[in-house]
Amino acid sequence: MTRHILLALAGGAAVVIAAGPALAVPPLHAQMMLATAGGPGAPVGDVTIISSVDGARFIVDLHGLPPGDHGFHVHVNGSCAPGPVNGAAAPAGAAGAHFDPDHNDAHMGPMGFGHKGDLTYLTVKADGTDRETLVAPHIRDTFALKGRTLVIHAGGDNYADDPKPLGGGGGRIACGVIG
Ligand SMILES: [Cu+2]
Repeated sequence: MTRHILLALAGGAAVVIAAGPALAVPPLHAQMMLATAGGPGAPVGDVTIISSVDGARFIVDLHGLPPGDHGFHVHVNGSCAPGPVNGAAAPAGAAGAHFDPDHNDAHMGPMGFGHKGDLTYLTVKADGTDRETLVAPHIRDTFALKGRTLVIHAGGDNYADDPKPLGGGGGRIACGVIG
């Protein structure tokens, strides 16, 4: 909890103490695991989500991933189990679709007004690690993310549904439930 204590001294006699508002939303966390046909696999790091005046901040600390760009989104369901994607069983398919509480039904990236779960894509270094902080300006209510999932895709993300749907990232390679 963050607390601001303001002490005002008037003439050395009166003392006024004002406690500022505490941050209402505690940080959220997701332990990320490889997504496999048999369910969650090896751990690949974690993501911490905090509220800020600029929107939700995603503090990414990952390892053991393929180098390059990877689509990164909040998906709606709180499960990383295999499940159907476009009619076929797929790793982390149970995570469901992109988090879209406003029913915009469009993939537009972190700055667009499409899925609220559209985040900045990850760029994994040659050594398989990615440590960065991403801001999602449209996510003002981080509590709404609790019990959902973070999903990392095999490919990058062009923040559009063309030429391929959902940024073109394809299959799901890692997943973590947000709690
Ligand atoms: Cu996704």
